Amino acid sequence: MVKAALTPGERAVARCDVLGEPPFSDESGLLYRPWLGPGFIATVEAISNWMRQAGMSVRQDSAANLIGRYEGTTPDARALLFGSHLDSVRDGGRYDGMLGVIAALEVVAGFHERGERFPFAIEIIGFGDEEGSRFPITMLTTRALAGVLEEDDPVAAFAELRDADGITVEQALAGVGLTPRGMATARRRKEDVLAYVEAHIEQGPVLEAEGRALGVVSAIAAQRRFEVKLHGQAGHAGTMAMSLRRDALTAAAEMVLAVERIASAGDDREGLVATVGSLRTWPGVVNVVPGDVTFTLDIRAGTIARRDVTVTEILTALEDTATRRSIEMEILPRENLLPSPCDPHLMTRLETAVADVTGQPARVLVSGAGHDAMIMARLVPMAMLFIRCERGISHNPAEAVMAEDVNEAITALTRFVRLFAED
Ligand code: HGY
Ligand code: MN
Ligand code: MN
Ligand code: MN
Repeated sequence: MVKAALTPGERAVARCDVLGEPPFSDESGLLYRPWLGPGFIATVEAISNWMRQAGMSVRQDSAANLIGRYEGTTPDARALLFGSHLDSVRDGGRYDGMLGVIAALEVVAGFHERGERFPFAIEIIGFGDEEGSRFPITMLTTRALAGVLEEDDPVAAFAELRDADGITVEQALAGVGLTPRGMATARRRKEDVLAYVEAHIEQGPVLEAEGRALGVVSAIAAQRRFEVKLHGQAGHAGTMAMSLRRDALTAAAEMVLAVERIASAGDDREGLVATVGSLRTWPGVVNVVPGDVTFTLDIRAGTIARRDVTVTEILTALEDTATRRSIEMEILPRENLLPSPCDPHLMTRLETAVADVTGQPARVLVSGAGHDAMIMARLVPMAMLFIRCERGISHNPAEAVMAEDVNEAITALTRFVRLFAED
């Protein structure tokens, strides 16, 4: 039987799947879409076309964020913002970030088809660099749009950061005709925006465990990130006696296990997690004792107090190991996000919309994952809608959603906009 037209949910999933393949990924065989890479540029182009088909005007700001605008009943009306991030982690899933942009696009396409307009504009933002998977910094383009870039990361602090190929932020921006200093002009004026609502996969097991398609976020956990650089002494693997070595990699190995031990001692209910996600050794060849290692540290907890006590404990353990092994160590702070509460008024509207669509009271939950919404909360009231993802798997190609859940999310967001218009 020839399938009738796709539901909005099916079309959204199909579009995310298309964007998971080359040329929308920088590497074939796996999804990797870092900010300003060729995959990112091709993705912006594809979504721009879909936005125009949905009756939106399209632009990219000076941080390369993609912005689609669906006009309200009056020109220059203030905007209700939707969005999420277009970039991905390496070997990531197709729905993290992207689904929030594409589902919002389906909401606007529905309004466009019905000729429905509101006393506000609707904008969809595709943020460029939420993951921080290319440069050792995260939410750079979100901060630019939220107008907190200078406050958080003066240009001098990020322009010279390098990716794994040694390309600086400045050089990557120059490749698309932009500059680090120019990113600040992406800032939006508070008087031009009304609220920000982000739909995102839960990236956790709660909704699936409770048999729910959707959830409403109450707060986003606070993360701190560091880059740790170790310098020992490179040497000949065949002639350097074990007792004389200052091996940066064995020191790092001891440190990585200390991170796991300390975070595991916490109480799961505190949402305490710590991760060494990336570790690079130099020169990284079989017959040289590693002289240098750089690794990343990501520490989060449900409360700032628990998180920061753990940060102190972990950094002290790293210092002890470095001293005992005569390794030089540099610890570079790379992120210190504050917990972001969601706006109660927007949450109430979102909970009502979810209850109307699902027929049961909305499940409210905390997000352990970080999101663009935590930065947007510094510009405008924000809220988040979670969508069930299979087995809570994310940052993994096995990430999966069900089209009917996405359809319910699109229906709930549509309902939310109409409720928001009644305010
Ligand atoms: O790391 C995070 O929580 C987000 O996926 N960037
Ligand atoms: Mn992510
Ligand atoms: Mn995400
Ligand atoms: Mn995120």
